Amino acid sequence: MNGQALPGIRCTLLTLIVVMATGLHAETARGQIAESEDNGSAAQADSVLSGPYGEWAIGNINPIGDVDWWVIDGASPGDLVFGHADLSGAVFSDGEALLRFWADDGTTQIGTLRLPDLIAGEVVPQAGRVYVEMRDQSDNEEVAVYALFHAVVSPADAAMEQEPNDTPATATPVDRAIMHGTAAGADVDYFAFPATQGKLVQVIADNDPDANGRNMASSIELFRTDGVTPLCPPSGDCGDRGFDNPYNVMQISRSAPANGIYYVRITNEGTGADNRYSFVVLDDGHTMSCATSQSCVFIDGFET
Ligand SMILES: [Ca+2]
Ligand SMILES: [Ca+2]
Ligand SMILES: [Ca+2]
Ligand SMILES: [Ca+2]
Repeated sequence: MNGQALPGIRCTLLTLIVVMATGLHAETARGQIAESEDNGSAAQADSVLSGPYGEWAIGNINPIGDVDWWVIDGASPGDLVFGHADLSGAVFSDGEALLRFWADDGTTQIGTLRLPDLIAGEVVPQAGRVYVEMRDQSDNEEVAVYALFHAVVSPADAAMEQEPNDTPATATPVDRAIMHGTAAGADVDYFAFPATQGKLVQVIADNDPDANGRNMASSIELFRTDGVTPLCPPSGDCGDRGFDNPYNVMQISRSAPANGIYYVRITNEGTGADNRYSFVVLDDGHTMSCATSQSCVFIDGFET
């Protein structure tokens, strides 16, 4: 569906590398933002941007019983919600944090509660605001610091993989907010995206984008700019291996060690009943959205 745009996009990838090399760049988004207490209700929610100028948020569930609300403006019915609360910096003992998304009325939950810290591909039912609520599941302990990643994006801001994409050299550029693909059997799908040094990269995937109740057990791996060296955290967990996951989501959180073009590799673990997936890539909180009829400008802190 985006075949005509691809040559321009590949051109822009090269342009981007040149821009990076020459150091000509300008910040286009605030990136990380922090909560401001008191934000304990929808009416007090902290504003956070989503989409191509999107941000990611830092909050703290402290003291016990603290509830944090965030608000994303300008959603349309049918938009899709992806979200992840990264608790890798959190301290909690007997439970988990609870991440929920709410529609404009503040009382209609978006999607059913599937995982406490993940959501992917759920549909916005009302025009206007989308609220994000973050709390401890039982309000009986502190969660401490969490990082909230999110994307509320139009389903039209999407593109299909371009086979063959079985190697880094033939990777499909991530040129829309949402990328769709199919991985049957041993099919390997590479996608290329630009990331900024020191900025967090998130990949949030929907294992059932066609909403037929059958999941693909996707595995997601990230590779550095050479296409072969895994981008791994200190723990050595170099990828998220999928199961027949009823929660339909997979996530990865990594920080880019240098400016450049990175790679996502999606494969099928084979334990699910479907082979379709979709995902969003967030670099420093923003999506890789591009205008359909123009050459692609990656809004990742750099302007081409
Ligand atoms: Ca708080
Ligand atoms: Ca494929
Ligand atoms: Ca492939
Ligand atoms: Ca499916």
